[in-house]
Amino acid sequence: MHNHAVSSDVPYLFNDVATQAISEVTFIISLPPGVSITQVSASLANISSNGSAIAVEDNNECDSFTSPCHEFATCDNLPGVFECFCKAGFVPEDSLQTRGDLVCLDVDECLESSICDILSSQCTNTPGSYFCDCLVGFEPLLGANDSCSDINECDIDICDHYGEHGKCTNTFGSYFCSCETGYYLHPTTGMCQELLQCTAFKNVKGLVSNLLNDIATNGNASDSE
Ligand SMILES: [Ca+2]
Ligand SMILES: [Ca+2]
Repeated sequence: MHNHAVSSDVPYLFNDVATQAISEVTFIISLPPGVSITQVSASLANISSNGSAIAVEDNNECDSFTSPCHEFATCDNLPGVFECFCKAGFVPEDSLQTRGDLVCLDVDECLESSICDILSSQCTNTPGSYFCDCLVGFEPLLGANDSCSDINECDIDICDHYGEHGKCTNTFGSYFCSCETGYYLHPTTGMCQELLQCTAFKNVKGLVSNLLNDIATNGNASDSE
């Protein structure tokens, strides 16, 4: 049982009275004492009276070309009224605001540090959503939204310019090229070349070898060397 003080210049809202829907757009209301049809008819059409109850056809405000709700809100038509709800990714600026007053603000998902993996991606906020951009050296992980995986650069022979004795090492977010053991990167050619004992060292080694041979053969070192 409803008991409302109704003033003649305040539109009466249908959600304040008992309604009985008889179709999607037509319903019956029982008017409380003192409420006239003109007071409830502001947003209604095709009103017909049946004694103490009236059958009315709701005016669907949400069907209008310009929504009565905020651009980031959905419109929900109800008997005699409409309601606005913020879309996913938006929150009410003021939780007390309803209907046409409702202003919906974007949620900045990037403020949540765990939303994107900071080691492999960067978060970008968008109206109603966000996305995770993969950092250099990473690529989107197939089948997993917001996730990036390391690119294995070695899969594409990226160190080929080091020559046949170069090798590639993949790392998390990068890679590096180097030479196989026993090879070094020649500063001029930029390719891996075999590490050779230097000529001077080989000469000394030869002299020592000869000396040892002389000692073994003659018991002392020869004067000629
Ligand atoms: Ca957002
Ligand atoms: Ca890598």
